[in-house]
Amino acid sequence: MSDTSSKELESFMEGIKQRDPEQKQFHQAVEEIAANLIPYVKENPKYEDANILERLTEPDRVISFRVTWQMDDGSIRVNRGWRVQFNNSIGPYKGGLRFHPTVCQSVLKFLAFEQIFKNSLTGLPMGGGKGGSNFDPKGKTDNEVMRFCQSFMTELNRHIGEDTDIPAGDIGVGAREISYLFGQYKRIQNRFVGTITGKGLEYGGSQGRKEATGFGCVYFLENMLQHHNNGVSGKTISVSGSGNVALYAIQKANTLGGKVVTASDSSGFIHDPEGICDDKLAFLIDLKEVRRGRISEYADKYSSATFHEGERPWGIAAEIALPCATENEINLDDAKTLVKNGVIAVAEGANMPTELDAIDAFYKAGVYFAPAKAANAGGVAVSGLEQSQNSLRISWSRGEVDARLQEIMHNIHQKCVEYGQEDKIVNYTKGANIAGFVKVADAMLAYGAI
Ligand code: NDP
Ligand code: 2IT
Repeated sequence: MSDTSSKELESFMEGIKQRDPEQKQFHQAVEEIAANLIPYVKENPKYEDANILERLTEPDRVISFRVTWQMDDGSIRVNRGWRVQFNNSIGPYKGGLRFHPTVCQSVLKFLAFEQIFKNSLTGLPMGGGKGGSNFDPKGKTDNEVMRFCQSFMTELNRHIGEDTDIPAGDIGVGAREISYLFGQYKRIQNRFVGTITGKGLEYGGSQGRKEATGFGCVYFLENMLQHHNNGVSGKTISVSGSGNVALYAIQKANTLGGKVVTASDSSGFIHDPEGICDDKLAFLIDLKEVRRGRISEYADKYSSATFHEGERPWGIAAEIALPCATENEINLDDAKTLVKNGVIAVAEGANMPTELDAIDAFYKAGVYFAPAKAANAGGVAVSGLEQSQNSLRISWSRGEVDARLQEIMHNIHQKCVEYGQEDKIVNYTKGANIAGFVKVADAMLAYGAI
């Protein structure tokens, strides 16, 4: 970046920080994108004249509400719920709901902001939104989760709709929560429409949605490696997380001949040098999706594995790293360790898992780096396909959905190359940011000053 551009970035970020001084995660997400967009906007004055960057970084609206619900013991709890409707220039707001104690406005604004560009990259007509609550489903009974979800949806339902805003899952919101949320939505509205995605297959869900983010991430990774005359087959892979994204990234990595040696949850990570083969993965899926157990049980069951309490997996040597847990889980030291141990590619299954200086360290070391908004777009892409199937009142086969997902991930990779090719390397971050931006910005220009 030139000196002028870095000064402009600094002054742009000052404005953002002044407006919302506490929103650190949001600042981080904006800074990553603005670093690429400011020079691009300079080269394309039509965007600068329309003040697009400032307009894009202010959400259309942030809805905040109280969620009162009852524990099994009769006590009454209060949580806060939000929906950030960030930008609907190219389609209705679309993005997940997160239930986790760390959820706050800053986290949801960063996620909704990223979602604008991610959704644009899919090529489907979806705007950017995100929501959730500081409610923690961990340790709650099914009935407590149900009452929370019903109360949450009793307020949220009036702000969403199949052509307005379509939520889905994210951290802490999986099949169980989506079912409770959709059931309550349908009951209040007395309409059966696809206002939520990630639904069960019995009631309007799409084949392949559960697997889509993890599979899509590995499809993107394979595209990126093939572009550099390489591939997943035979590679040692470290994965973080053991939730929806991580489990199916492991599954697809196995299918493509990779060997995944780590998985984690918030209590620590397991290292299995023999690899989490499909049999062991079946155990892990049951442990996490059905029994809601802790990852240490994997090491209790398999003597080939060790459990490392309170640690992240990045100290384990691997050629590929797939961060699939949460934001800021790879810092500069982790990045240096991964590079020292021979990592050649990183693909972000989670949203913003890599800190800004760690991203720089990867690029400087020549690591192929697939940023979240490109690499994990498969989940929302299949959500978009679920919406289409709901509107058409049909359902596509698993093979058909998977073929579309593969094509979408391939096209996203191509767009990253088109906009991110530099002298010697493809800067996938720049490619994804600019390719995602152009479509949204052009729609905003067309609408005039709104
Ligand atoms: P899940 O709730 O299914 O799983 C999250 C996993 O990450 C769990 O293993 C969890 O451990 C771990 N985790 C969560 N927070 C922390 C933390 N603060 N520190 C350490 N570990 C943590 O969520 P998903 O798999 O759906 O989401 C994972 C990431 O992928 C998120 O960044 C999400 O935004 C992103 N994403 C999800 C998509 C989807 O379709 N679901 C689509 C695109 C991106 P524990 O159970 O102990 O909390
Ligand atoms: O971050 C994400 O893209 C998601 N949590 C999925 C959003 C969706 O609408 O499927």
